Amino acid sequence: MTLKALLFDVDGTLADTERDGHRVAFNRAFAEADLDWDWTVDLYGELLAVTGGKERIRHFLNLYHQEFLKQYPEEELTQLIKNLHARKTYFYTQLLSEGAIPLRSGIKRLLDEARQQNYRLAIVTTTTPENVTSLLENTLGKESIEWFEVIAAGDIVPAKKPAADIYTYTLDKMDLSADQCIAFEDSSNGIQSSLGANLKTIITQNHYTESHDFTGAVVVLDQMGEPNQACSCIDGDIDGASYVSMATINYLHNK
Ligand code: XBP
Ligand code: MG
Repeated sequence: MTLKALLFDVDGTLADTERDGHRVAFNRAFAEADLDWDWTVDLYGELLAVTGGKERIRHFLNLYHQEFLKQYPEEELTQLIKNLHARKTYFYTQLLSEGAIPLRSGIKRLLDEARQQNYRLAIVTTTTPENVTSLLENTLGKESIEWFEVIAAGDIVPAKKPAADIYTYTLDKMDLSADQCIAFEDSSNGIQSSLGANLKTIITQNHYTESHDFTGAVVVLDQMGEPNQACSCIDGDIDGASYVSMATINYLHNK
């Protein structure tokens, strides 16, 4: 089947957003609300097991602050988490607008090449829509939002990754079958989601995900790489290339 579209995860894949972006923004929201919760780099790695910021706050409370949970009736707690998360989104997008988070190696080059060759593009993520548009605007320019035919994000589907729902939603919207597409992910939750939708998946792992299980990935890389910056294959091969190009992606799609 001919490759028609590239489906990109955002956090960890387009950019290393978690440690110096999302994590910092959560901590700023907690401090502003006079909560003495501090998500260290290590603790945050553990909390990443749950996708979605609101879901992650609740997961943290379940693990470490049962007494806090018990203070509030369910409805009040939901609202409290929602408010905290809205402030977190504010602080996160503020960090992006300061240029705190660059794209990962090879991403801009690959998007340019894909667009030149008329591949269709989509974003498939559990993060809040505002975070996606802010990242794109601040790294690739305002017009880049239009490069993506679908931006599937956040609460658009009730079950976030590792559920396959966000990928099946995107395939439906684009009227494409899984074998006409390839997915780009960085985490175990991400690949469970893409494989659940029967998508071939390229993994670029990062600091937080290097110990994850990527069984089923078509290749596992440390980065996409650039002509002057070779990537390493952790699992699988890229046909002898030193970085990922559209030719590499077609090679992987045909495997
Ligand atoms: C991304 C996430 C998100 C972000 C926070 O996972 O897990 O929860 O960390 O985003 P993936 P929000 O890369 O698998 O999509 O706070 O906006 O939910
Ligand atoms: Mg990710």
